[in-house]
Amino acid sequence: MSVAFEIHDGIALALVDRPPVNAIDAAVRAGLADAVRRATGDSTIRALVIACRGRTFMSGADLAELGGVIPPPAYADVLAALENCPKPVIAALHGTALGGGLEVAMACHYRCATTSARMGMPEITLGILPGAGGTQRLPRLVGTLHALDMLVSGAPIDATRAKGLGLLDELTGEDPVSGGLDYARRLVNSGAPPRPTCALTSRATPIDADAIAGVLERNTRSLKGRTTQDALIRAVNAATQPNFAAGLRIEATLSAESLHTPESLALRHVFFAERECGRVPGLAPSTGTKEFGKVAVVGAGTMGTGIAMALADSGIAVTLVERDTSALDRGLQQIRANYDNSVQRGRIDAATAAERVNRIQGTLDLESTRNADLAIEAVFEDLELKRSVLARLDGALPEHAVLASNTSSLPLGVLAEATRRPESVIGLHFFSPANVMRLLEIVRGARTSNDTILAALALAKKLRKVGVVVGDGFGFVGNRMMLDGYFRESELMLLQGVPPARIDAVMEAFGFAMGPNRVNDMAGIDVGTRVRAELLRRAARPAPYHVVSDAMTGLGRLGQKSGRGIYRYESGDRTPHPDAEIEPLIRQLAIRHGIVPREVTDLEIERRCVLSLVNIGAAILAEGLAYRASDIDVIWTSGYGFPRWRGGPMWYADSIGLKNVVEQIRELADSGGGPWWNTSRLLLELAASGRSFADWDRERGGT
Ligand code: T1G
Ligand code: NAD
Repeated sequence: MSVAFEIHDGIALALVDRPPVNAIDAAVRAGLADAVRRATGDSTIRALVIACRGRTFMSGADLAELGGVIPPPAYADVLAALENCPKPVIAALHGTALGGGLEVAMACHYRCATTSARMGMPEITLGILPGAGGTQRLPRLVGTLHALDMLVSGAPIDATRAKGLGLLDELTGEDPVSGGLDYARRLVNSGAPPRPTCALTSRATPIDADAIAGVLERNTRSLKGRTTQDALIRAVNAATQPNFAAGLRIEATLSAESLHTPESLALRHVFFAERECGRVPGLAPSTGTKEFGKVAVVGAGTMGTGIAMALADSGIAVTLVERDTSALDRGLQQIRANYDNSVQRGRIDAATAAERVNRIQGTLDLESTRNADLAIEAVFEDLELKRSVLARLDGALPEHAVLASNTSSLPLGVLAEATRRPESVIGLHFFSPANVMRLLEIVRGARTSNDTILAALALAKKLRKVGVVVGDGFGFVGNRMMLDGYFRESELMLLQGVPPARIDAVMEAFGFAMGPNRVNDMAGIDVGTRVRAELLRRAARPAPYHVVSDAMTGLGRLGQKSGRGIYRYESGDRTPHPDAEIEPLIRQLAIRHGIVPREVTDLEIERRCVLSLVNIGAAILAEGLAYRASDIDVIWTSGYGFPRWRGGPMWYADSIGLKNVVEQIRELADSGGGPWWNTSRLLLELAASGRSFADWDRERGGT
């Protein structure tokens, strides 16, 4: 039973219990409606409390229900019953009260919450509009401007702020049920009447265009390429009119429409894909896997420092190992500076920063890591150096410990052979900056055990990253698609005379936060050169293969960090400026590689960059280097800036139809695209059989 009904001294309690996050489905709605009926019908009952078991109050509508016709009872009827109940109805929140869950709470007459509770309306992150009165009741409780801010950002707020805004009436101790019952009792004893939110119109006043523009401005980054906000503004404007029922109707229409937009379908795909990628086909979900309480990180450079911070941020004790004092001091100083920066930006407070810094202990003595449960090496990208570091860690660490490499290109199998425990060796490929980027490519070697893979997935969850398991191939998944596809085509177009700024503009218009040339400059052009040098030892690639970047590395044009790359940068400023020197350099290289300048349209730029990802992604699936097409979508949306509202390269291909994709690839091949445009076998097969990548995933037990 999803909703239990109890009576405590004249106070009724409707206790929702639908693990893991009390997502609202028909049974929950029916249980709430039944609770109102019983509380109303029983004269001994003075008030009704709505609370939840488990780790959180209702975290929203069950997204699985949103795909089809939402079964009865309707949200509107259940929430109207709560709002029109003749006895005070109190919502007692804890955990994350989100979307439809917060809408249920706003339809109640009073709201209390544990101090650790967080609440918000994240629907926009799924490309949908609230559909249970949230756009009409929230402005009535917190005022139109704050409501619009919460709805457009989709970001949760903490309980203290919610009380300050008027969304909450009371903060309670950490037990929501007793806190709720106690608060209800005090309301009853004070004679508090029912207080329907729909009648609280004083704060839902119209806001002017400048205020709306201000909200959009504050959310520019997350709204790039999005449209949901337009409908949201219309719904919130309807809330400033006194006719509540009319506002609800407008919201219902806009919300229903939003469910079917390509943007929303793509965003919901990514939501579930990020949960699905944590499962390994054929392996039971990770229960009782190895816990990593103490972790050693070897190498305190760009990656080692970020990895150490990610671990410390999630409460893990870190031993940071370097080869000499100056490198260690530099690394620890970098970490302190990063935390100071977060304090100045108000992301964390000084006490938390100090706590995290203290969790990271530096040492030059690798053997002192002997009590670690996991060691992650992030030393230079050099095969023999990494093998020697892993061999020493193998000798120092306890038998149960896992050894991991942050390599971005070296064969994990070869690294594992340097140890006596290849089954406990895994690749943990973080992305720079490692304490910020959400993606973690988990590289399984041929001998890596399932236990080790499951432990790595559990670690990813603990670090609040999306862990995606990939095979031990050339550039794993993300880098292979970037180097063999997207960035290689971008470079080839430079050689064909297309200005870098035009390529970047087209890809930024497509939805990437940054175009390929700006990303290259930001990441460091030499990093790519070093990675390719190692990769090309594994497998050759037909020329020209990133000759522009490698030439720039040779000239010391390393990107932002050297003030010159594809673009020129003023010191201390990340704004890219065209650099007159780059065109002649590229011209020379084009002549050397026999590349003739030609007209390239914006559409061709977009197709070459995006379809190269799709074609190689399909090859990767056929080779078994990724379990699901949706995993590739997670890799590209959480690690390489592919727009989430386009769902990732594989979902995007499905959205335009694989037959069309094959046709467009054929056109590119015919226009001199070369061997890279041989359509991968799986893509041809799926297109010919009228199937999609999503079908391919489903055929393999995916959702
Ligand atoms: N519906 C269905 N399943 C859900 C779900 C939901 N709303 N939220 C989570 N799950 C599943 C998830 O797939 C996973 O399943 C498990 O719960 C644990 O989630 C009417 C229309 C709540 C902060 O957008 O943000 O209300 O993989 O791994 O990291 O206007 O889940 O174990 O099988 O993410 O602790 C609005 C979405 C819906 C919140 C917990 N609500 N959820 O994070 O666990 S739209 C949301 C989250 C709406 C109304 C509209 C997070 C979380 P599995 P998890 P977590
Ligand atoms: P880096 O040059 O910034 O840091 C490497 C650090 O390793 C240096 O501080 C060096 O002193 C230290 N080191 C070298 N030998 C050592 C030893 N024997 N013992 C202890 N410390 C030692 O390099 P980075 O960019 O942090 O890259 C590290 C690894 O991460 C490489 O394998 C790289 O391919 C991979 N990687 C880099 C990125 C990136 O964007 N930079 C992204 C993903 C993965």
